[in-house]
Amino acid sequence: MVQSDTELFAIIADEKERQNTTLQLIASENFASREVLAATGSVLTNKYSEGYPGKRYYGGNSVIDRAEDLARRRACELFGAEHANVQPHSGANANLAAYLAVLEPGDTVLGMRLDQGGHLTHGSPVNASGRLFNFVSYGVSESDERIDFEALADLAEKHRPKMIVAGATAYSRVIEPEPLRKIADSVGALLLFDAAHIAGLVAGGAHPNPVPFSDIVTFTTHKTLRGPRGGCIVCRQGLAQAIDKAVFPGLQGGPLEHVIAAKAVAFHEAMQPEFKQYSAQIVSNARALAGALAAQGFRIVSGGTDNHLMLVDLRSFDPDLTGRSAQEALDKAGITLNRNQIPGDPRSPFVTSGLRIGTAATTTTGMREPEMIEIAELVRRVLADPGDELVRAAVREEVAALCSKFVPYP
Ligand code: DSN
Repeated sequence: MVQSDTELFAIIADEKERQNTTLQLIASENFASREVLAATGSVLTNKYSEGYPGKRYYGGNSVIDRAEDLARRRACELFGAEHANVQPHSGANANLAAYLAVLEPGDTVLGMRLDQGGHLTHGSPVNASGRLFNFVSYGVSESDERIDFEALADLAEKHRPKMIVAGATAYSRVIEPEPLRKIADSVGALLLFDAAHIAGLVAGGAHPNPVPFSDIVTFTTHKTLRGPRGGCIVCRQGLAQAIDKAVFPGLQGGPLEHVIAAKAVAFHEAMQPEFKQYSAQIVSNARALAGALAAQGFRIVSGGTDNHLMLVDLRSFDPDLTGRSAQEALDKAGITLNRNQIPGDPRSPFVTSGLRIGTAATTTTGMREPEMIEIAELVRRVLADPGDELVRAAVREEVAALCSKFVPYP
């Protein structure tokens, strides 16, 4: 293709170069396959298709219907679900649509607090969820930094919520769905499991599937699931109509059918036997990286990880080092990750005392345990003297050399 907009395509080429030559350790990112990218960049972007397959508000949707039906069928098959809505533009939209489907403004809901590992859409006061609904927060216990199920059950008993929201964005342990179902049942609450981060681990069998235990499961398709940027909702058949109505016309207009097609591709990829190995390897890599960082003097929140991410408490390594300055120094050395509050963090969300590190993307490129140990050493070298430009430049070169052996988009 001859590109007339050289300015913009040069920017895309720069971003591809950045992704190919630096380390991507943001826990919510991954490298989508060529086929996912091709579907996302296809002519399906041209079509208006408000409504659902077989019931659209625009003509010319017979082909689009096939793509969306395929995506819905595959989502149901992959997660053993009764119904799927593949239209949410994002995880945030999926959550808000799910709330709109079954809650009334002012209803009480339990959700994990942002600074304990939850998500903005789990009731943060600065998010629509917290403004529209009466969210009561739960978190992790101080002693082991794992979800405190006893305290959660007590809160449920006290507040009698209409819904319990499970799931997290910065929590490194398995979230067992069964005890959550029991707590929800004990107070007659619905259970919504936000599996945004772990959807790929569930699809690959590395984590328990929340679908059989939940009324609604929301997830994103671009994290461990390795698809296009977007959201999805699966639910029991009895809630299908309410969910569909809440997504459209309740919250969104025209669906992004090119992205829906790419979701179908990603679901297909996640059904392949290699994906099982991939999801297990993500966890093995995360354990190797967490172990190596701990050996370098970094405290790993909760003592380790069962999933694709770890939270690093920087204070054990250097009490004056903030998440913000660590993130910035590592960025300059070609190591991309994000600062994150740790449970009970005395510093603000903008500064933080921690880092969140994920292994889904590096695992996609083929990196294994030895590379994780190398990465831990590179992180240590930068953070031992975050202001040292020479160290950062040297590490940047070593990062580039490492990445040249594991290029996501050659
Ligand atoms: N999904 C969040 C993350 O974990 O990065 C951002 O909203």
